[in-house]
Amino acid sequence: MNDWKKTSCVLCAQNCGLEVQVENNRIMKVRPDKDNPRSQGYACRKGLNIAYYQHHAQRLTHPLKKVGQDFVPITWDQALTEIAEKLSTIIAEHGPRSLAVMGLGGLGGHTEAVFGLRVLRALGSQYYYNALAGELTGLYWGYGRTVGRQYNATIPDHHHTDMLVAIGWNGWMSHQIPQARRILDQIAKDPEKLLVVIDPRRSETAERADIHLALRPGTDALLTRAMIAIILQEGWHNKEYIDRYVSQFDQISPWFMEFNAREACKVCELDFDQVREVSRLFATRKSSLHPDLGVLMGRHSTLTTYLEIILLTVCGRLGVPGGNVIPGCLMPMGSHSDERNSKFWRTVATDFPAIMGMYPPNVMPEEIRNDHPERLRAVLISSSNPLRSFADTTAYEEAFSKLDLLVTVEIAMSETARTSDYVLPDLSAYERWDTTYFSWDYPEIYCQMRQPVVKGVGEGMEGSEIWTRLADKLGMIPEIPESLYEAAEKSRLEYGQALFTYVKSNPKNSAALPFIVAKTLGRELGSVNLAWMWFLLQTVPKDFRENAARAGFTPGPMMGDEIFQALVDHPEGMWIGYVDPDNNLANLRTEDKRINLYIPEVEEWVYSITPESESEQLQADEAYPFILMAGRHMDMNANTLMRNPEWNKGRRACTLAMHPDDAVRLGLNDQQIVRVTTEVGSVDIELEITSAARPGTIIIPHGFGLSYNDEEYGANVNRLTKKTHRDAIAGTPLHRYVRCRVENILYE
Ligand SMILES: Nc1nc2c(c(=O)[nH]1)N[C@H]1C(S)=C(S)[C@@H](COP(=O)(O)OP(=O)(O)OC[C@H]3O[C@@H](n4cnc5c(=O)[nH]c(N)nc54)[C@H](O)[C@@H]3O)O[C@H]1N2
Ligand SMILES: Nc1nc2c(c(=O)[nH]1)N[C@H]1C(S)=C(S)[C@@H](COP(=O)(O)OP(=O)(O)OC[C@H]3O[C@@H](n4cnc5c(=O)[nH]c(N)nc54)[C@H](O)[C@@H]3O)O[C@H]1N2
Ligand code: SF4
Ligand SMILES: [Mo]
Repeated sequence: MNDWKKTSCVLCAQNCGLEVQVENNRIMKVRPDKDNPRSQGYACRKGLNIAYYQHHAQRLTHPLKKVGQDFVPITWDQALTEIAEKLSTIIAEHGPRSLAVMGLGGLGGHTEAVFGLRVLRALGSQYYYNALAGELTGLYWGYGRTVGRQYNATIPDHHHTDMLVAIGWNGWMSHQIPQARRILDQIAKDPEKLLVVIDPRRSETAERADIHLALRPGTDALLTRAMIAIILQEGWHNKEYIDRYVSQFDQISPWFMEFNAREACKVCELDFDQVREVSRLFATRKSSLHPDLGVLMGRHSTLTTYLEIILLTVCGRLGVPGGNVIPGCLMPMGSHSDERNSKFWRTVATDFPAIMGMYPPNVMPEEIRNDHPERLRAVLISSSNPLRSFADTTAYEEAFSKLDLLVTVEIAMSETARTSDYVLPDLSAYERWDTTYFSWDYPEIYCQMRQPVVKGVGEGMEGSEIWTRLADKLGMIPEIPESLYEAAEKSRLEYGQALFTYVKSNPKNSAALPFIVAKTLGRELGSVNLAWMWFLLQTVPKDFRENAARAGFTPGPMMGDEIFQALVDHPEGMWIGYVDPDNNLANLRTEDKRINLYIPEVEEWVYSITPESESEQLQADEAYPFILMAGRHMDMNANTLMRNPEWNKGRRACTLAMHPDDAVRLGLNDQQIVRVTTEVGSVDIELEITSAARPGTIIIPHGFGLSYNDEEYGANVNRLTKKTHRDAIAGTPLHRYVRCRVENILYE
């Protein structure tokens, strides 16, 4: 008997295919799924431990209400009625800007986001905070300006590239591309290909690289400006490509023509000749670039990623095979919200715009604690744990205590749930139908409609169902004609026709469509998420249909239903489309349909990145002589998704990594407890002496300091990070460059 059920890992955005065996509603065995077309039998240690995500002592079973210091179980009806009443009162008194929604989705399922956002919008608010605005929005902003749409950020075409440059990306541990270790190994071992890693330390990826540029932490903007300067000054740029696809080149080239790259390399602590050679190779090969948190969470974050777009463009590497390409998708990860358009709100206290429709978690504490009449007073959270995940835990705790209403939709009694007024139990990723919209494949478009493999514990409901019921309590759902319910019972074809007729005669109700689909087809299919997938596939744009036709689906009105049925029949996941690899630049959405290289707002910022000024700013601070990399991706962490410390039993999971030279200088021993202090806080943590850290820098992983069975495991690195240490444009945290000191303490 084949009792292996197909599913996927929900611990990172690769969602590797897995097969599980279930006994008595528990996941007992897990193995990688060879049938999954994207992961092809690949999985890492974390995926093989997903039973720890699913089964643990802190799973929620009932809606809970905070009464005094305790939680009492209440019915769904009471919980949603009270939340709806409180929300209505707060908004009536203080206006819609007093409400924010945070999270929605995470790494294992995105369907609830449609529903949570509908509730937020119907209440009149735009304030959607999300972890992506704590990492990627600076990059999205740069692409928004240069290629015309924030969601058209590029990925390296890693199958066809012959030179992959990883800048601030430790793919060996963090993945971020499908089958990361296999791909990195292939590139590193192929004599025709080059793997270049730009990382201050000898990361696991750097160990395998053909070339490792071990730059000084925080100097990526300077290095990138230097590389572009070398290329333009040497005349290695791709003039034909620039003539054909680029505008405003003449406005940006003066930024580099007089720039002293040799002096810059000194400040970056790199050999000029080696940087010159890497620049030459980049300009002349089928090169591509993978930036990640090392730069996204580094000094000058948004500026560095903009300079990288310039580097790719002047070398003719954007939108071409083997270069950086715009992937296709079923649904973009966010919306294009150009802050120059005044219809998009800015935050009231800190004046930050939304990027990709998302506001940065770093500013939320200030948005709650201020005197503005429209300050935030109510926050609804799902699939996020700000009290461990976002900068400045202490500031968050103080701010959350000032809220009139905090609601958390969770599967676990997280630190954030514990602080909330109401906690609502979601079904876990293994108990519900769901999909993710991560579009990091090329030219294929991947989709898996993950099927439930275990039954829900207690009274949990799909997040999308929770938002729908809340919408109902808030009076957002119009009366639904009986004919729609009846059509749903008959067939999808009849339902589709009935829905079409309904929308045509009730156009003003179209904003409530997700809820209408949830209550009709969702009821029939036993899952709102599944019903939404069907609906989404009926409404996909023309571009997607063309991509799906390339994957063999039949063009015409039944295409959406055909893909839906295929997804249900293929629980292992499938390719649902192929983009046209010869026409990637057709995705340009700028007015002149060219890459617009000049962003005036950052011109001054570019000019400020000089060897002299950087050298001065990088000087050591006597009070805080070390640079802390506040976050690290290892085999032993998965953001805050794995709460039971048992899964790392016998391993040194949460330690402070320090180079042997520094440890000798400070007279510290491996395994002793040390105290790390920054401007905002201190933590005590076990020392690990290792050459994985660069001299002068220390590393603490994120995702620890979680309390389990009344004990806290590991250190919460966000006690050390300051909310205002953030990017000027995107508000993203600068977690890879936190000044700190390390002290030897006597420990009782
Ligand atoms: N194991 C594991 N994997 C994960 C996750 C997890 O929690 N655990 N989380 C997932 C998520 S949500 C994300 S966003 C990704 C992140 O994935 P990555 O961005 O790859 O994660 P980091 O470990 O931060 O790796 C960045 C690298 O940047 C380097 N770096 C630090 N400072 C600088 C600098 O100034 N310049 C340069 N050039 N490099 C620098 C670091 O030394 C490190 O090797 O990982 C995903 N994968
Ligand atoms: N200092 C520092 N902080 C960091 C980082 C760093 O490098 N340094 N990395 C940052 C990055 S890249 C990211 S992406 C963020 C991630 O931070 P968050 O947005 O907080 O996401 P997670 O930690 O993945 O998960 C949050 C919560 O989702 C809950 N959850 C799991 N499954 C479900 C479900 O099915 N439904 C619901 N409703 N809830 C569920 C989990 O129990 C957990 O409490 O952390 C960031 N925090
Ligand atoms: S954590 Fe590992 S197994 Fe899970 S999706 Fe990521 S790479 Fe795959
Ligand atoms: Mo992330």
